[in-house]
Amino acid sequence: MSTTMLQRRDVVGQILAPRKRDLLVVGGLGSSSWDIAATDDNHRDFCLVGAMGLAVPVGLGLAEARPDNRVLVITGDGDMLMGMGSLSTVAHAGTRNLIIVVLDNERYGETGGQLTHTAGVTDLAAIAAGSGISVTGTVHTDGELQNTVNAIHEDEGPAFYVIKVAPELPGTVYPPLDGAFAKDRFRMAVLEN
Ligand SMILES: Cc1ncc(C[n+]2csc(CCOP(=O)(O)OP(=O)(O)O)c2C)c(N)n1
Ligand SMILES: [Mg+2]
Repeated sequence: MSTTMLQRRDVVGQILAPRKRDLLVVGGLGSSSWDIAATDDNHRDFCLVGAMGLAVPVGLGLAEARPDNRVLVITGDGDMLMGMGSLSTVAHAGTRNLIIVVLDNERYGETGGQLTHTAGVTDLAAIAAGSGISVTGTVHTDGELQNTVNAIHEDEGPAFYVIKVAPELPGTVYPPLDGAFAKDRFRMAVLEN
């Protein structure tokens, strides 16, 4: 089944290929950050390590603090399920420069592939819509992905996209694991803008 499913590393590569200089990326813990690090070692990426549930809160704060940047959060379904309350805050804030992408493998990939609730009845895009985020979508195919990539880089936020991806994890590529170094490097890159 997964041979026809989108492959997460290809997806992240396609999403980040057309990035412009003003784009700041926040990676959720685990496999999303590995995909981002495997794509590029860009100083305008800030990847969380171990901080489950915090990708959207960090992205929201960053987007509010840097209104002239576009902020893209790329995270996992497990992280999003833990940080779901933040979607209401995003909706209420109406943060126009914030885009959220969930790579939904329906699993806690990094910790061994235990099924998450998105493998059952839980629909994260519906939860985002119910939280008040008006632009939401779920992507299953490469064609749908192309349209979504354009929207991620061009359209106004807040927007929330679930991208269903295959359960297989590609190799681990770590982002910077030294928190002080990662924070300083990112901060300097942001302030260069
Ligand atoms: C509060 C907390 N609970 C548990 C963990 C252990 N943990 C690390 S990664 C992860 C799974 C993350 O799943 P998901 O966000 O879906 O990422 P992916 O499937 O892409 O690896 C878990 C449970 C943690 N880091 N913090
Ligand atoms: Mg997952």
